[in-house]
Amino acid sequence: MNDRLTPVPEDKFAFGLWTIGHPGRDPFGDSTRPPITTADFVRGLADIGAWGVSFHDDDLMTFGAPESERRAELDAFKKVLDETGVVCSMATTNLFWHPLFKDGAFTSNDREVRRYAIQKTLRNIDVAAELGAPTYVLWGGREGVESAASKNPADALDRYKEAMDFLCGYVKEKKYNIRFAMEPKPNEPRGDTFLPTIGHTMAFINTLEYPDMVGLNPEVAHETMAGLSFFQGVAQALWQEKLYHIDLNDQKIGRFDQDLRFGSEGIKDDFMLVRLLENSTYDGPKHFDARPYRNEWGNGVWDFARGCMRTYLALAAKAREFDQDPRVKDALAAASTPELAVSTVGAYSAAAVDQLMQEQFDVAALAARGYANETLDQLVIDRILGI
Ligand code: GCO
Ligand code: MN
Ligand code: MN
Repeated sequence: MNDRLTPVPEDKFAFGLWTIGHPGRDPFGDSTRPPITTADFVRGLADIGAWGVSFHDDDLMTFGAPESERRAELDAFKKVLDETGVVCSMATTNLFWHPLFKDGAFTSNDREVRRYAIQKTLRNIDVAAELGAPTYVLWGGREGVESAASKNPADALDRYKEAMDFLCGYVKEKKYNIRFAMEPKPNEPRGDTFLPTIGHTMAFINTLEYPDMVGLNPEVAHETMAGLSFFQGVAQALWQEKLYHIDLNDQKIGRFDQDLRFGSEGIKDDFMLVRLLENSTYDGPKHFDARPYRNEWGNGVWDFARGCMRTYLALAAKAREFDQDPRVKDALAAASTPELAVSTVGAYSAAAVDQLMQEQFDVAALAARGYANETLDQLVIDRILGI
């Protein structure tokens, strides 16, 4: 494997302001390291060859501070973006930290909270537009319940849709060049979250007034928590032209949201994912929503960030090698993989029915064949292991 493993901006790797600099606070313990200032964070990204940065409103501008102070914080951010050439690739709203969001934001039972949540989002959409961020992510961290009796789910989904339609209306009216990307998660911090998976969220998007303005920001950890294959979910999102953004990290199945370094756990699914993305038309950010281990310190947090990108590039190189390997081509043929791309019956017509009904099938022969998947899958493993 002689492809480069050092990232360049053209790779479009991006990190959230809340990721590399995460001070290690968790529900059981306080921060284990000092935070990184926004300016140092952006300079650090430029140094390691990352391309983009994303932010929550409250990461960038102090919550509740006077407008003049928030403006100064925003201007300082713009200055360091200019200096470094790092791009603001995505913006999002923090609708989960403040105690007022404890019952939800767009789906809180309290109408005042819902109105405040939309106002907070509109304010930050203006900031996103000013910074040229083309994607606005919505992760409904607090949109859910512990007590299922506390919310009529149909009312909650009505309010969710109402909020999304309103936000789309605003972006259209302002002629902002922004699309929304909704981020599903099954649970945590709520006991059960509304729009828990990629599938639920894509179905919900189809009910919206402007479905073309809204797509997905799926995350490795979130589908894996639900016991689902992230690869299959992303593949369907791509097929439905709904992959607007992606949160890359890693996760052990059946755990709390671990936000591990990309490629550190589910290496086989990660290989398939990278191969999928590299062979697709997706050209958005490869955005890492991950955190260094809580026991990391100092420059180690940048080793974490480099590791995310290094593994992505390594898997992309392995994917290219895999696709060029003549043994893989033979194994795919033995598995009849190309045949799945051939239409089965074509569009419905009476003539097609006639033709189908006259056909004789050798059922015994069809049952007796094999698909040689063992050889094919071993080639996947051999390639990942480099043997
Ligand atoms: C989580 C989520 C968040 C979101 C972020 C952007 O599980 O905490 O993944 O990190 O991605 O809030 O909306
Ligand atoms: Mn997450
Ligand atoms: Mn995320």
